[in-house]
Amino acid sequence: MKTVSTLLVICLTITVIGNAAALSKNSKMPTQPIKLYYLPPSPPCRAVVMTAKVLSLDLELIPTNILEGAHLTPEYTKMNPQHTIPTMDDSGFILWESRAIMAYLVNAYGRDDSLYPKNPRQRAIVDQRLNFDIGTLFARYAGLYIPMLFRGEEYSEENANKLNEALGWLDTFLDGRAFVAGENLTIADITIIVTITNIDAFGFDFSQHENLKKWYERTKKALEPYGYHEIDMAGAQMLASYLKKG
Ligand SMILES: N[C@@H](CCC(=O)N[C@@H](CS)C(=O)NCC(=O)O)C(=O)O
Repeated sequence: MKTVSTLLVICLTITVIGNAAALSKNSKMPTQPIKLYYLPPSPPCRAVVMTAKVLSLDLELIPTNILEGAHLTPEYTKMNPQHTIPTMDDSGFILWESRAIMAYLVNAYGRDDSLYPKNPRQRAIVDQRLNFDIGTLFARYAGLYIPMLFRGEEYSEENANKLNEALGWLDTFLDGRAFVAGENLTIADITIIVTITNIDAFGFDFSQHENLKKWYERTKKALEPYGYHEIDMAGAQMLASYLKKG
């Protein structure tokens, strides 16, 4: 419980991130900061916050303490009946599901389409990777770790093997590619690195996946100027400390 309270204290700070100088150079910027209901250790929240950083977008981060039920209030469920974080409010336009939010931010405010290409075939590969993450990779990560994190259950060898199988598929996707969907960083890399950063922080051994190991180092470096350490790694470490003590 002590770990949970520490986690909450860390989370309960309203923060505004962004780069005002960079904003003024982009005519597509929103007229007022986009609100994001979030919690720092939440994996999908971390992906959205890093995407906003890459886009030099100001976010008004609104801590939403799901451990205390802040997402179950009538106000919150009116906004998002599914009561998940992250939820975005861009001047009254409400959206949830992190991957949809990331795609929207690039479509609406990207200086170019490199993070989410407009070319149908290139975009289809990014979409395939995003769907692979939500439906397979993150799902298998969750299958192994959610019972341990939130229900105090034991490590399951069977679920670990399933996760490792998904990591093997990802390793194959990376054959001859610098990033998961091609030669450039896209929102698929940002979504997927959050999953990989978690398993790394939790001590899951993925060293036999050579392409994945190289991609992880390359993508960490690419995202370092956009808060990889303070947003993604710090969030994963918070979850890892909860896993060890919980
Ligand atoms: N697929 C969703 C997952 C969102 C999600 O389940 N978020 C968790 C926190 S990491 C949450 O809001 N849990 C509270 C609830 O579902 O009531 C996304 O990527 O945004």
